[in-house]
Amino acid sequence: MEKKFYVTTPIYYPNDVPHIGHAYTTIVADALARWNRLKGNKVYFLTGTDDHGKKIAEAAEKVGKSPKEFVDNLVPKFKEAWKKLNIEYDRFIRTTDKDHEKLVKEMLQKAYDRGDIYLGEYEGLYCIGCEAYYTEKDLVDGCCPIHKRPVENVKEESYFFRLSKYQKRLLDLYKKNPKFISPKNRKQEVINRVKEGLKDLSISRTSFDWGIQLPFNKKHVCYVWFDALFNYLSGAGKNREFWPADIHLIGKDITWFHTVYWPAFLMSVGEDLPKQVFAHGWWTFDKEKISKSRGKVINIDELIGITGNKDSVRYFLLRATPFGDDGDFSNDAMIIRHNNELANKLGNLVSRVSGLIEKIGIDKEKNKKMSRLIDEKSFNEIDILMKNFEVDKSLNKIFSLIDKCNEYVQKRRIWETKNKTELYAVGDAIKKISILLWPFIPETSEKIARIFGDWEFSGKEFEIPLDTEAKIRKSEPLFVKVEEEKINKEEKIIGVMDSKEVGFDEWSKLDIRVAKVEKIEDIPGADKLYKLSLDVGELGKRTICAGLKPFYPKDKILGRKIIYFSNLKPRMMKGIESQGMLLAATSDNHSKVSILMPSEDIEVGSRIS
Ligand code: ME8
Repeated sequence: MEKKFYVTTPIYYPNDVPHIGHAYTTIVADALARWNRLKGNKVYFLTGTDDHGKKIAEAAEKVGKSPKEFVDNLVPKFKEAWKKLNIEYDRFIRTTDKDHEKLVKEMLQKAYDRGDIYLGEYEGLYCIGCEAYYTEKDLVDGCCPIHKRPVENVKEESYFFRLSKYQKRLLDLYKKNPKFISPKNRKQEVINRVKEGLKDLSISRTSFDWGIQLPFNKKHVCYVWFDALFNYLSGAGKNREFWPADIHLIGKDITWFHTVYWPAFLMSVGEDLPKQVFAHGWWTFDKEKISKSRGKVINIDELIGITGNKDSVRYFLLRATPFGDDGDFSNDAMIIRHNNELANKLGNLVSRVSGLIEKIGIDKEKNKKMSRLIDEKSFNEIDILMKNFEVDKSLNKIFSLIDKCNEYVQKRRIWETKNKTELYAVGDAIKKISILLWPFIPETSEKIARIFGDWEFSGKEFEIPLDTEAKIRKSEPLFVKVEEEKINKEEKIIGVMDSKEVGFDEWSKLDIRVAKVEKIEDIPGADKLYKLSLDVGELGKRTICAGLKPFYPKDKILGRKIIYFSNLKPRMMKGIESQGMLLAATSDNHSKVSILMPSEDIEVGSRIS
């Protein structure tokens, strides 16, 4: 039966061009939308921009433009970026769209008529960056906890929304629908804060006019979050046919607004609630915050330019970090995955098999068993992962199927045996792989389809075997490798890489020693890193930062001996100079880490050779 699937991204502030963080949420939404389209569901995917508010008005003023002119210039940059990344949304909504403004006014009036909006005076600490008020308690050194800049003390006549009234109903909601706030680890924080009590929320301003006027008092414009959140309802298709949303994808920065304000607003106006809000983690760039002032912004053209392939961007962002967790972006990490996974594994499989088929031909009939290298089970397994938003694990699974095909060609020595049935089996598996990959890297999948005989992308097509009559020719490489020289040595050693031959000369350049962990400390502001102080015998004392916190309590490392790479180029991490690395094993999806520890009787400073 056809099911509806309505997915949304936040509507982004068009005060600058989009960057990697905006791309991330939007790419995940696109992958989910495409996966559901594959399954034949009735999909609706909404994204857009949050045009109003003081932040936009100020940015416009700085460049001498009216707010409308300013956003009208930037909105196309978002649309272009999404096109470049093959993101296929159903509607791009702007809060300046007439139908949205009309709906917000209706909702304001409704909440007002129900007695949920009243006039008062607001005095508070306001962050323009967040378009939100904070309490003293929320501030860090007197500054906004997110933007780290001073908040303003603002006093103005304001209308208030009776948020306090909804405390119990919100707590009931979280209890009744345990998945409403996902992933699990973000839920408790919200629940605790709601339990502490909710203050009524100021929802209008008189100090600027770039916003939607309140229908019951034209002097006031609507607070940006009341305006913005209702985009999900005004943009829900014709007659709002797709509401309620199946999933609101957001970054963890705006969890509170989506899991507290938004359901309370909807309860007030008597609309259904969205089924789920998923707040994913935060990307840093070279371990630093993405921030214009520090030059750490990476826009979409630059991102695509690193490998020259848009699917590499989608692939890296979707696979490199478990969805929900924070991630760090670096050019090297992306190039390594592009070269080793996309070019070496997928690209080689496709060009090798298409070349063999051109030379040898295929034969379906002789051995039916062979044509099941991949079956429906794989589709269903990935479907379960995708229902849980485990996009990274889905790609892991698909790549294990690619490995299986490469191993099959290798083991059966098909290039020697010229076995047409076996070759057919791999060709058929490639068709299935292309369908499974389509939500993630659609352009590549479509290229594969053109090489092997053209097919639609649907779950039904997954069950149709490869056409034996198709004219198959050896393909051009799907991915052009990026020169390895461009990769910094250190990353190579950390190795998201596959094993590769290394000359003795290269190996012997490393100075690897036994070291003892003398001290282990947390690093303020770092979720994953510990600072370790090491004794390395004749080399003296050293400090390193290591991402072990999620995997080891301190007492499991303190006083133990480890294997230490002593002559790597030092690198600054969270303001600390990390003088090398320790040796640990990491599972493919980074969910497990195991430090290699030598026996206690070996002396510190001993060389590993
Ligand atoms: O908050 N890592 O807009 P915004 C991961 N207009 N995701 C990131 C990111 C990063 N470093 N930086 C941005 C707003 N994002 C409001 C939303 S919704 C009704 C109104 C993504 O332009 C992530 O999805 O500040 C985050 O929640 C969003 O961009 C914030 O975009």
